[in-house]
Amino acid sequence: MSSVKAELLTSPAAVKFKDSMGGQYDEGYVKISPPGHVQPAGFMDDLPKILDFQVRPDDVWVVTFPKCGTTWSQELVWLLMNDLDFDQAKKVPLIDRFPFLEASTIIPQAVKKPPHSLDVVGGMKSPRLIKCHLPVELLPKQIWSVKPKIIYVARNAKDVIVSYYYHHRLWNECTLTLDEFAECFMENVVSYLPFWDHILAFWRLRNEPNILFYSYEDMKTDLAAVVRKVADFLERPVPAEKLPQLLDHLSFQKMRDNRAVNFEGLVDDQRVGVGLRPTSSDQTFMRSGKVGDGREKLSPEIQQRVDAWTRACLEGSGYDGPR
Ligand code: PPS
Repeated sequence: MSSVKAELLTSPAAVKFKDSMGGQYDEGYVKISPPGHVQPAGFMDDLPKILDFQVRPDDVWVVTFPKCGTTWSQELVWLLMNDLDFDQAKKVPLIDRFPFLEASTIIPQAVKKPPHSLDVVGGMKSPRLIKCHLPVELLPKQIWSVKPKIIYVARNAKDVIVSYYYHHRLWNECTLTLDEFAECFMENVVSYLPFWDHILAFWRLRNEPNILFYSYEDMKTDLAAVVRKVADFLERPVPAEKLPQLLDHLSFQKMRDNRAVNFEGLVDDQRVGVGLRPTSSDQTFMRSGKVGDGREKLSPEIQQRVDAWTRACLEGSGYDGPR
């Protein structure tokens, strides 16, 4: 921890992004080095606890950059680990079944209330299912010696930019335009960036026996194949006769209408907590659920810039990125 440094971001893009968040992160954002990872300044208070968090060998972690298919994969993993208990999956909110490790460290100060998410996960019965968006360098140190199962999900940059933009509009009423947000994304002034470093670090680890790496695009192309891969990895085979019900439960339409996974309620709690009006009907967590939104929604000029930036970030890595 002594070697980790946090530097307040003060570039014009950083100030523009902070100011677009309606005062919810007035303390600003910091770049944490190594690895140059961005978070709201308040995150630093909890980083020592995160790094020293006790990992268990039978944990199952879903780790992603935000908006890459986390919730979709969590629901799949929870069902596989709980004998396909569809009734419970529809009743109990996913956040309670499969908590988000650093949730309390990143939500706006105005809506922070106990219990702290680190304590919630620390107090869970095994086997714990844990969601986390942190990069390799800031995961609990024990993860590399205890080696629990880790599922990492990647997604193409353009669709993530669009999805993350609408995420910031949904939860925080971010006032930037989509193209302005894309610029802030490529300039690494938004939480959890830099994007490609996050994905590449796990792509390099993809052949470790305790790590499974796939993409949102893989799930869209052949969900049944991903289900089989995850089931094999977790050693929780799906009986053939149950597969259709599982695929149906995991469909975009069913997840969009399932209050236990679509964050209805939680979003409005946060919005009202920071003084925003509740969501309008066109603002939903389960938003578009497709591949190619970036090509439809980003301006041609920004798309060219994202393509050039992606090529530069991936150059020499041997990875072309999810598509
Ligand atoms: S978060 O906030 O980081 O946990 O978000 P995350 O769950 O990673 O990503 C949210 C995006 O995943 C889409 N989603 C799905 N797509 C297809 N099918 C299913 N079942 C599904 N469930 C979630 C969700 O709509 C978000 O993508 P966008 O592009 O915004 O629609």
